[in-house]
Amino acid sequence: MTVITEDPGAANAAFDAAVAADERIEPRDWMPDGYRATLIRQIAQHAHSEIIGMQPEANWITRAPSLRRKAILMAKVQDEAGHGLYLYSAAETLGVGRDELLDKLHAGRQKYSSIFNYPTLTWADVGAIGWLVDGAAIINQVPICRCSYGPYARAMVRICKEESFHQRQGYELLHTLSKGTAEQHAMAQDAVDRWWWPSLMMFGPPDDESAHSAQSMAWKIKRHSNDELRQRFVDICVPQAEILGLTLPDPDLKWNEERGQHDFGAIDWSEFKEVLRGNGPCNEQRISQRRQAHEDGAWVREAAAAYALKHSEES
Ligand code: FAQ
Repeated sequence: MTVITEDPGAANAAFDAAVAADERIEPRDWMPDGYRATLIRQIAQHAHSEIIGMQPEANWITRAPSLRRKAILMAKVQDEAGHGLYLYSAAETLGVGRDELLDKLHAGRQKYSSIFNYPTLTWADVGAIGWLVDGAAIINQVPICRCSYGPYARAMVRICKEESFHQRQGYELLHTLSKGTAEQHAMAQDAVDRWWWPSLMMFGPPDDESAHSAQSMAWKIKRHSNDELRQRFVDICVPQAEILGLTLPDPDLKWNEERGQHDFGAIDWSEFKEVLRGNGPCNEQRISQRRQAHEDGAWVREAAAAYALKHSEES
């Protein structure tokens, strides 16, 4: 859909028709300002989550228990950087530069996922992140492969494939620990106890408090509501936890025959709000390490720019 018209009403109508027909909106297409701003907000938050999300797991690279586990973890953390790259590139197609987005992240003016403000206290946390955090990310992101904005949808296809591998490695890691010694089992259970509720919060506030859901669903940026996806995640995790031989830390979790879904306990939304306000266990550490990494990498950006300039002068 490329609309070149002086008539804003006609452009809007063409945009609405394209969205209704499940056509993709591409960078050069006309789009409402609000649609562009919403995409920039969500894609930036998503990109920031990918790169901040490298920190909790990177914390264990030097202490991985075997060469195999270390190689897998390094590859996973590197994949997350790649995901950030695809997403910043998708945001660039909307007319916003990567530097600008990073500046906003570093200044605390743009968010990243609440989940990455929790600490990784033991090796089992690497497994819990893979199983639960990547698992939740997949449930949330598979529908974004059908997002109305082309570059975001296409980036998500590759990201979801890689996230599936991440989820499997976390599950296999936890399974190994759970079926290992009593101490290893206890370590796996403790990690699941700590990561379960924050993983449920990843899907965002409940539907009746979600400021953006209705508009984002009308624009087909989001295909399902926060609560729908959260429920889907719970229903998938329950049988997986049984196979792992681990329990989910929720006494109210039980199958509801009538609904054909699991009921689950109340989420502590005050904790979520505190984390978003910057008062989670690791908010300060995550942002200060990110700023430091950015400063430390200045020479790489300068060298790359100098190389590109030299190359363009030669050709
Ligand atoms: N954390 O009206 P809604 C990963 C904010 S996966 C922080 O419901 P929306 C993979 C929201 O921005 C994690 N903030 O908003 C990985 C809004 O604030 P604003 C990243 C949250 O956008 C694994 C306000 O609350 N995934 O990184 C959160 O319609 C392992 C109102 O909320 C994505 O970003 C939260 N959990 O729905 C990497 C997926 N939830 O902007 C490394 C794409 C909500 O008005 C290692 N994003 N907020 O100031 C989405 O699907 C959506 O943006 C939602 C929120 C579902 C997150």
